[in-house]
Amino acid sequence: MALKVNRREFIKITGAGIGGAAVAGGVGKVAYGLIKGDSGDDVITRVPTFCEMCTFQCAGWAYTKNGKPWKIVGNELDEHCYGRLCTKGTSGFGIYNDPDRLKTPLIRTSERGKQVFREATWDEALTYIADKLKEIKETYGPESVAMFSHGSGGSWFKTLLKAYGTTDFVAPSYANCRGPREEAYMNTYGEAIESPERTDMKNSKCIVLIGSHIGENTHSQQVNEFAQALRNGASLIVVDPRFSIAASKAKYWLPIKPGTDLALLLAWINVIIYEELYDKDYVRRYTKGFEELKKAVKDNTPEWAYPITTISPDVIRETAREMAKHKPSTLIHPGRHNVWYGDDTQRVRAGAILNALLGSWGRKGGFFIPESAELPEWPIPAYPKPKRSFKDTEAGQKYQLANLAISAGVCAATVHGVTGEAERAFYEGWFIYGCNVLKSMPQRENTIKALQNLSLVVVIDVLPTEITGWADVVLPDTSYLERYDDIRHSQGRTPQIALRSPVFEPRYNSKPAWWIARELAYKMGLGDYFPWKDVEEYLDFKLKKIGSSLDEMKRLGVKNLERTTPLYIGKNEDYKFPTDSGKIELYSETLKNFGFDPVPVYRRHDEPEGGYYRLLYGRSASHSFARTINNPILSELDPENEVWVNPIVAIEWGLKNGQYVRLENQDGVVSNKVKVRVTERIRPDSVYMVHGFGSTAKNLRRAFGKGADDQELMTRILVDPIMGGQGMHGNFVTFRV
Ligand SMILES: Nc1nc2c(c(=O)[nH]1)N[C@H]1C(S)=C(S)[C@@H](COP(=O)(O)OP(=O)(O)OC[C@H]3O[C@@H](n4cnc5c(=O)[nH]c(N)nc54)[C@H](O)[C@@H]3O)O[C@H]1N2
Ligand SMILES: Nc1nc2c(c(=O)[nH]1)N[C@H]1C(S)=C(S)[C@@H](COP(=O)(O)OP(=O)(O)OC[C@H]3O[C@@H](n4cnc5c(=O)[nH]c(N)nc54)[C@H](O)[C@@H]3O)O[C@H]1N2
Ligand code: SF4
Ligand SMILES: [Mo]
Repeated sequence: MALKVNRREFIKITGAGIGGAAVAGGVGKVAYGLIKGDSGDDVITRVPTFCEMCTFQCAGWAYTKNGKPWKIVGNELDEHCYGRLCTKGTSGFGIYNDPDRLKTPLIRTSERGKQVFREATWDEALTYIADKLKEIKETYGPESVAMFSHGSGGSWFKTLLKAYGTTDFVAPSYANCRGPREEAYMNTYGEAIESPERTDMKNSKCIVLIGSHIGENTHSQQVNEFAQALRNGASLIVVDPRFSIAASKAKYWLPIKPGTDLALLLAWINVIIYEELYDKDYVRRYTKGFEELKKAVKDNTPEWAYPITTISPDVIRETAREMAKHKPSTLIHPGRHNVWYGDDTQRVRAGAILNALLGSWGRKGGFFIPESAELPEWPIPAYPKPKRSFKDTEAGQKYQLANLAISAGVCAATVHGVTGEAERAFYEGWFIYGCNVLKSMPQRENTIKALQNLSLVVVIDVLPTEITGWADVVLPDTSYLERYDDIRHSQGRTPQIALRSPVFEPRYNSKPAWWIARELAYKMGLGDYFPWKDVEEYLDFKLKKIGSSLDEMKRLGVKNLERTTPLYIGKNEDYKFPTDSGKIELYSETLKNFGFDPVPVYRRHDEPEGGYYRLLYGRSASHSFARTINNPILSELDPENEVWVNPIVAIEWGLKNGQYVRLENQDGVVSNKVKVRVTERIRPDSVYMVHGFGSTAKNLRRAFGKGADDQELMTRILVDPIMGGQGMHGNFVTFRV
């Protein structure tokens, strides 16, 4: 679908101050082809952006026809999406057009938690925040402000808050998502996986998915590379208690008993080692602790794992041999959302160890060495040095191997005292950008306790979601289609830069994140940290420093830069890993020194009692978390979630397909009504639903009350002792018919 525009027809740039190549008609047919009903008079514009329907930032082109939204397509150059956006990405106009959007700044007039506000001018709202921030700084110190952030626009507020004097930035996407993965790889290879994943999946000859439900998890790059590998004949092994979309493409589907993956991984390691199927040269050259590992897994035979996992020893052996057959182009996928059972860092580490035995790190079809473009920053004054940070909170002290702040730890420190100063809380103010912490963090009552204890809550969002109800001030961000953001320069095979530029003028009285943060800075006397005339000047300055320009990026959308290092580790290369030992640590001294198992050890998890089922959850291919549930286009495609129930269970309970039930968890929490889907695709010991539904925000008119919310049923959390991740798979539910 490359855009082929004849120069002659490529007439003029239009769009009041808005970038983008406009193709005007009137001189013959516009050469976009294949669009039925195109008349020569249509005015078509094409503007580069990157998507914010989830936070994966796929680059694309937004087209308008006669000033109206037309279509959004992927940018072919982009390694996040290879020119193909997911369903949500192509539905981006839905957020621009959503009539429920936040329209103007709001200031609370009632108690927190109720969506009762008065409309305010930007000046009033920002003055309110600036005054309060000044007061907090004087009374408690600037370090008393934390920011939750998920999404591109958060970076402008981080600049503001660093200038103010705090660095406590937190995101549920760490301790409620991929934190265990990052620390598992950090403690094995000295480097994290990061986003987008450094998996060389398109070149893999054997892919092992442990839970990762690529296909329903629609991160475009992952889906595209997965499809490419399968087209090339890659062998696929899927471990999932549920017959996922990915499982339907697999050579081996292992419907494992939930919570026992670590036993399976140890048994695979056992087979690979004791059948001598590992990459001997790689292991000798690059790893440390092989003998200790070998000894530690001696008894973890397939026969040992069978009663634990319910996967037969033959299948365990056969799949281990399959992996070994394709080494080093075998990828034990590290997963992404892996806060499951509390032993998550160890489980993911077992996969990391398996990858090392197969020699796949730094090898084609395993993991490549990523690079990202270095972008110079605008010269600004040095930031003040905070006197304390999250590291000084109770959670910060307890989880020393966590490399980022832990969401639940920030909540706790908002209720409890500063270390040594128990009479007052550590945090007094929160900024929340693009997070809906009431939907993304379990044990909601703790989040609410924290919200009630704050003296300032600022929410910057596009929709009146659950969290906006708790704000003192709500600031309406523009949708991503109405704003510039900073240059994307994420890691990948090719160092790439990508531009997001506005397709439309901001609707209502919304303002782009960069503008809001800068206005606040002005009000707080921190204007020196935003010294540019406007965001275009800011972007152009940075781009020119690396040999591009805003004009060029408006034409290209995505630009490839040269790599400076090889993509893979060279054959026989004397490669040094950034660990303490310089080697891949199969046996981890660091973990041992912190009191954790140096080699992962399987320990049993609680199981549901009679009449209860383990609550599993995942993604809808048509939604991102709870953030798209109100989208006019996507809510039509997928209006509510269903609870998957095995036919045996359905018979036992007399449940019929399509019938509504409520779920009640082990602590007596009862869900909203949810439709039953009777299917063999889920084990009888579990039920499954997609996350994100069951909205309680009345102003989200399409989402409100539709389906059930997995989050409210998560009252029991299995905390990862290594990095504080909040394992959410330990909740059991029964039916209320
Ligand atoms: N469409 C869409 N795509 C998305 C997102 C989205 O919201 N919507 N979100 C993105 C984000 S941020 C993330 S982190 C990823 C999450 O996506 P993934 O990392 O792929 O998902 P997980 O939640 O880890 O895994 C869910 C799967 O694990 C299975 N499972 C449950 N328990 C167990 C178990 O004990 N063992 C095993 N082996 N499997 C189990 C479930 O049946 C389900 O198929 O998706 C990303 N992609
Ligand atoms: N129960 C349960 N909990 C989970 C998960 C789960 O599967 N089940 N998944 C976990 C995972 S993997 C992750 S990554 C986290 C994610 O959780 P969060 O970090 O909280 O992220 P989102 O759900 O993406 O954030 C949604 C908010 O961003 C707003 N938003 C959307 N676009 C914009 C924009 O352009 N500007 C601004 N300012 N706001 C915008 C939306 O309106 C919404 O309020 O949740 C985790 N929590
Ligand atoms: S994965 Fe889909 S929703 Fe997420 S950024 Fe890419 S196109 Fe957008
Ligand atoms: Mo995530």
